[in-house]
Amino acid sequence: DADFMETFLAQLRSETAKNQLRLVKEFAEKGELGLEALMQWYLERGSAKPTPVDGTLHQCLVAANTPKTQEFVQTHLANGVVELRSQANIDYTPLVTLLAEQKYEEGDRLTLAKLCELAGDAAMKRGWLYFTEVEQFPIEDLQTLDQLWHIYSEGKFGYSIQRDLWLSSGKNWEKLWPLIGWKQGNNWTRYPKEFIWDLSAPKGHLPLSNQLRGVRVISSLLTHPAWQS
Ligand code: UYC
Repeated sequence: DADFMETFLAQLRSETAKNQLRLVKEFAEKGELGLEALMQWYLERGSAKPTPVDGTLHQCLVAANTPKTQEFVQTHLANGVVELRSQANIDYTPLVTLLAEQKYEEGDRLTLAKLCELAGDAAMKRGWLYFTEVEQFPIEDLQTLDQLWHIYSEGKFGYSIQRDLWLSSGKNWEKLWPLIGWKQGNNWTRYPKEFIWDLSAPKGHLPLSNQLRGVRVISSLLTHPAWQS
């Protein structure tokens, strides 16, 4: 057992991030010893800046759902792996819980609710955003939301990913939509049934921004100063 652990830990420590991701998922399937090793590795990684590997590890421990992983998650991962900074004093732990369970559809809905909470009472009642409200969003809160989506999606989802794709499409919305799976030909992807609520989705697919009232909201999101630093 000790040998198994050491071999595994040595393997993990030396691998590239991409291979670490694969190994974490592999070892989560290897029963109690694999899970034990994952928990030990998480602790020895300490307070290094979180990466998608940490998010995947958290997801695997939640999915394993054994008494030991449950206790570990409660003790060491109660707030997840991302520092939940908020200038608006908003609690993002319910979003962590959903993303750690890979409940991306619920997480997407909660993300819109959190954006409305950021915008204030009027937006919460309305249920959607004015672009002028988005412009006023605090940097930390957007960065936290983006980090959460990024780290709990193997690096696939989040606003900064959408921004990168938008910039590389020459800021052309009509080029962006099919790239992120929001439009095929002349047809908008229909909410919610036609969207892909797991990691088989294209890069940048989530979180969603409804385009019913035009591109100004997503435009404000993707040009926000949060992504400049
Ligand atoms: N919906 O089509 N969407 C809704 C998207 C459009 C529409 C919610 C995204 C096109 C209506 C989310 C796309 C369109 C509602 C999204 C998309 C349209 C609705 C729930 C691809 C018609 C009912 C949150 C760009 C041609 C609610 C919310 C309403 C809801 C997301 C229709 C997250 C990414 C142009 C009628 N759509 N949406 O905002 O407001 O309500 O009436 O984008």
